[in-house]
Amino acid sequence: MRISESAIPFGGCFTTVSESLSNSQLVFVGLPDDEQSSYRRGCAKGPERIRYAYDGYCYNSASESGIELTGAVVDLGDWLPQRSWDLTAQAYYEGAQSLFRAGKIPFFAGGDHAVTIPIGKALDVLGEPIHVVQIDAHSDLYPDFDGNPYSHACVAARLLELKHIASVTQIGIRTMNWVQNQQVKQFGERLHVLSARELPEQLEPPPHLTEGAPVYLTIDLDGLDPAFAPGVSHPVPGGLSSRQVLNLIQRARWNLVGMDVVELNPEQDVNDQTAILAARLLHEGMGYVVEQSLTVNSEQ
Ligand SMILES: [Mn+2]
Repeated sequence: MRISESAIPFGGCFTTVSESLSNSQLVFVGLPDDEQSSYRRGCAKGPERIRYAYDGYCYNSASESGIELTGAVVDLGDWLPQRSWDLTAQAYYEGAQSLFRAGKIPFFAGGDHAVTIPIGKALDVLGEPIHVVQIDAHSDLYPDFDGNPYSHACVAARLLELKHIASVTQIGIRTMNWVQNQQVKQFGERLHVLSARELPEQLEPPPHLTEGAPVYLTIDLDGLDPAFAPGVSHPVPGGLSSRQVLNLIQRARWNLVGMDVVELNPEQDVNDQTAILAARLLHEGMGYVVEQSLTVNSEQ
């Protein structure tokens, strides 16, 4: 798809590296890799669509709660896939580590969900146990998928093997099978599975994630219902609404250390509906971080 040269990416939230890399805490990075997708390819084109479908001519840079993000986010561009997944994962791991070390709060756009494996690994540099909240139709708990331990169907299993991941809380799950249920038993109390059919209309932040808990949020767009997010590789009916997920982000009282939105497949999308939703979720996450920092500063 052609992108207008005059497009204003991401609702006008982006600035350039030269202007403020040193003092902007919010950074955006595209991870255009779909090598680990088990079925359809296409997610590699996600980051570019997320940038430009959410155009500054159509959307302004304020979050729903009124946090103004004009020029507040540094777009670091895309971290391109390497010759092999091992090399790509290593590059994502090292890149994310350097951002966390520098005190940045990164917002990643996938790519398929496998990109979250090296990013989750990089959370170790924060030096404290990190909780992962995963919005998803799939629990991604397979020990391996068709012999591949780095498949996008194995993300949560790989994260739960990391000592610095305190817990994984999955919201919107509706594709559990026998193998994955066995894994639920194995991972015990560190894994919380909230299935879609049990969720209330108003999602509340899970009670075990107390105020100020360090949380990395990973949103697989197929966690939302295909009515809201048709542009995914694995649509599963019966999912969350845009409103439910936006409210969850806004009502959380976590310390958000980073966030990704993955599995946008532009080839399956309808009028950029899912790309715009992906950008909106990232935008609200950015607004949430700024709002939290303002609250903390005003309390001091
Ligand atoms: Mn999924």
